[in-house]
Amino acid sequence: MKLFGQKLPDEVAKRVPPGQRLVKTWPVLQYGPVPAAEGSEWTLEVSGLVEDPFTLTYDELKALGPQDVTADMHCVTGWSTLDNTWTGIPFRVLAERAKPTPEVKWVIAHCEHGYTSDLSMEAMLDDDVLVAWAHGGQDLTPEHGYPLRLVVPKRYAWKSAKWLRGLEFSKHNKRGFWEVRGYHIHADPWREERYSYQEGPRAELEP
Ligand SMILES: Nc1nc2c(c(=O)[nH]1)N[C@H]1C(S)=C(S)[C@@H](COP(=O)(O)O)O[C@H]1N2
Ligand SMILES: [Mo]
Repeated sequence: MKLFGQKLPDEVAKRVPPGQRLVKTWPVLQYGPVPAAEGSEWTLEVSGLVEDPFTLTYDELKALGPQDVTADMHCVTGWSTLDNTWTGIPFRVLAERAKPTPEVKWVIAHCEHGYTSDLSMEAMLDDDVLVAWAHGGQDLTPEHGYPLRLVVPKRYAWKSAKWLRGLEFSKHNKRGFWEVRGYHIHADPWREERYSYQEGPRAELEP
């Protein structure tokens, strides 16, 4: 595989999923406008089928104990970036606090302006899933999701929802913004799960 006309070393090439290419800069991608938001007024609501629903301010969330994750990013339009360092709270910490009931199988990310994305609990419980506020040691810029975004490195990046307002635990799947427009509910780049027609007939019932 080539990067900017040069052959990639094998150890780099093998980190790029099928049908993807590395890009030099970090593209900005979203549907709709970038919200003008202030961290001081931002809250994250954790809701749905949980024993202990809660809402945190930006400062309360950050005080839960930040962790860094270094991860690759793969957009379904074809670009990938490697070794992004994110700072945030692991999703697992939020789930442990909320205590989802045993029938929960899905998590719905809710964002400013109504954007949503659905993720299986299994995908969310990976230890590299973060609710993040920084990238490369700097606060996110507005176009990359300030104040808060979800980061799910092992799924195509439309599931790394920017301007995250809430996480809803659910028994049933609720297809998100791109998932109702023909994109895959699981979206594993290594399996090239791009489109909903690739889903099995029972995919939504058996994540
Ligand atoms: N709220 C929201 N989050 C979103 C999107 C969006 O349209 N709205 N687009 C997604 C897509 S398609 C991608 S590739 C990534 C891109 O993140 P970046 O702009 O920080 O590179 O954000 C994802 N998160
Ligand atoms: Mo994307």
